[in-house]
Amino acid sequence: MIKIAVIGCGFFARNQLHAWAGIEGAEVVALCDRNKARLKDAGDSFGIARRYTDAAAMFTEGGFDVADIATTVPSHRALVEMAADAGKHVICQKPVAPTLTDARHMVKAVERAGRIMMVHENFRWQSPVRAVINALRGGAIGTPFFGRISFRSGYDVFSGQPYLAEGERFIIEDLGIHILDIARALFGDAERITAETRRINPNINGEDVATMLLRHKSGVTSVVDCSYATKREPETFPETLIEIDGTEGSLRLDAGYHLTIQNGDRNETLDVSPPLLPWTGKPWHNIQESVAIIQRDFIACLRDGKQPETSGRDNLGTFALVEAAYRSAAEGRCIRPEAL
Ligand code: NAD
Ligand code: 89V
Repeated sequence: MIKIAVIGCGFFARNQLHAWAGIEGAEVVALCDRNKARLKDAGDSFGIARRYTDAAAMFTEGGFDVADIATTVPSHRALVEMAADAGKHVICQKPVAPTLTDARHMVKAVERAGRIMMVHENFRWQSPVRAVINALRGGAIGTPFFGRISFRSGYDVFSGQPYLAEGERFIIEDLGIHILDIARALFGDAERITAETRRINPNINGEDVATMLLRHKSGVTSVVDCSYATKREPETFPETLIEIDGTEGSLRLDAGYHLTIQNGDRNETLDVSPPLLPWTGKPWHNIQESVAIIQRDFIACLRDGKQPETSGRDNLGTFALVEAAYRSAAEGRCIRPEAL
């Protein structure tokens, strides 16, 4: 049995706790949150007796293999380094760190400890997105040359996650990071990126619209566009819409989780809707299901001694794109993420 300690019992951790409860061979044995009420609520709801308000005390007592860090970004570096010092495997929520320098230190710390680090970058594991990845990797439309990955919504994300309205940065750091990661999963690393940002909602501090143009090393050109200022019906939160052109055909993941693949005489539309699990609810079920999928994959990786797809090291590539996008928007020029 792989024993897990979850740090952070807030808004999103409940999904992680539900998911762990359904994964064979994994068990949450300890919980930590600085907020006593949240700690009690999560501990009581999921029947977890070992509870800590201080992560250092939890690491000192030990008795677990994996630290699953579900706190917000300011605490990530200290907690990941604590986990590495204690010789634990680590899962860290996105965004992995406040800066690329912090992220690099964190990845090195876990590698030095000889342990596995995964960033909880779950959007590429959403079942509709995975259907696109599998179709593309399986050669369904030949070699891709163009892609658009789009997330546009007017959904109120601020009521559940008030901190999203407070930061100087918003949509690229919180949501664009997922969509850029999907672009990497589909087309590989990017050699350059250009970004334009806007703030439409006057009640938040950061940008809520971002339009990014990427040139991938594979030769693919992709457009990654994100908005939380888009008022439209039907509201598609939290769907990522995708279109890809390839040398032999094209594919589209349209609203309502319809995947259309065209190649010569083949023209089929598949329903790739994520299933509703007993603990998930619309419209979040798409994201919630992917939490269970990525956590299950992490356990399989630990068993097989493999690096997860979204390892700490891999995620440096996604995080560099986030940093490059902000710099591009600020300086009005194209940025090479590898130069950061
Ligand atoms: P939240 O504020 O609701 O919860 C965070 C919890 O962590 C709080 O209860 C807080 O008391 C606790 N905490 C903070 N620092 C701590 C520390 N040093 N020690 C112990 N406890 C500490 O935040 P949230 O909305 O649950 O977001 C948590 C993370 O999950 C963020 O990084 C966010 O970006 C990410 N998130 C990911 C997804 C996804 O799909 N992958 C979706 C939503 C949120
Ligand atoms: O998935 C996330 O990271 C969330 C949200 C969907 C609201 O952007 O913060």
